[in-house]
Amino acid sequence: MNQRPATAAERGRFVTFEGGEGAGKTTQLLRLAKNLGAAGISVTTTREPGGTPAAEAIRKFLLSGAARSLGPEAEALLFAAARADHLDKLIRPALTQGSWVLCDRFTDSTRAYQGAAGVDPDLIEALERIAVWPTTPDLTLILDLPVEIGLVRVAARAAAAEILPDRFERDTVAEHQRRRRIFLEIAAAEPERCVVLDASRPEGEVAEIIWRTVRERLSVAEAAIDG
Ligand code: T5A
Repeated sequence: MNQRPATAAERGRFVTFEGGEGAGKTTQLLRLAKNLGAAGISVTTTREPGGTPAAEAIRKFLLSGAARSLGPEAEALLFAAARADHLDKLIRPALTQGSWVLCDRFTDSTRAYQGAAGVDPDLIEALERIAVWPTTPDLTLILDLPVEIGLVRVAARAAAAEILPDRFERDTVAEHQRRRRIFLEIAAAEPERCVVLDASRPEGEVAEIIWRTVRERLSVAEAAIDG
């Protein structure tokens, strides 16, 4: 309760996982959390949309498809509202306390998904300014794979768990391909923040590459890794 707030140098790192459906974001986020934990680093894992009670309620509304009839602009507003609450109540406090925050999807998903649906990039940028700024990720891992492979993974998982695909998974292959293209454009435009990984490789290999990338890009203390 009376923990001393971290200094700027002690602030945690903010890492986001992005990519299309079934790319393995959740799987890899959990593997990275385990590696960081073993290195003695405090880690907070979370997801978007979601992460707080209000944002989880918005998630339910969005993923059920109930908001679809409002149009992609309104969906973008809802994602931004959920994100603002998530940042205020969970992400910023965790970073200030020195915890690393690993987030399953963030602003790039709005750029890719709502952008592919035709939402004006100026509106998306304005929403980022209002809801997100100045808390931008230190590192974004973009898990890239052919759309068809991701959709097969999602379908296999849904069949095994007897669940139906959500509102965004049900979109056309062409829509998923537009999203993939936008993720790759973001990575090309922001190479200092984004790293693209081949997510069609075996899970363990992808995890290894991520762990190496994180150690190279963010200063994970050598002592922590050796320990
Ligand atoms: N959305 C979200 C927007 O439109 N705008 C926004 O701003 C935001 C934030 C969220 C939806 O909302 C949309 C995007 C999404 O459609 P969600 O349920 O959180 O919905 O869905 P996703 O984030 O897409 O998560 P998924 O669970 O579908 O995909 P993941 O997390 O990428 O994949 P994961 O790890 O669950 O793995 C899927 C399956 O593949 C296997 C796993 O075991 C699992 O069965 N797998 C592999 N198989 C083979 N090789 C590998 N390397 C594998 N890695 C994982």
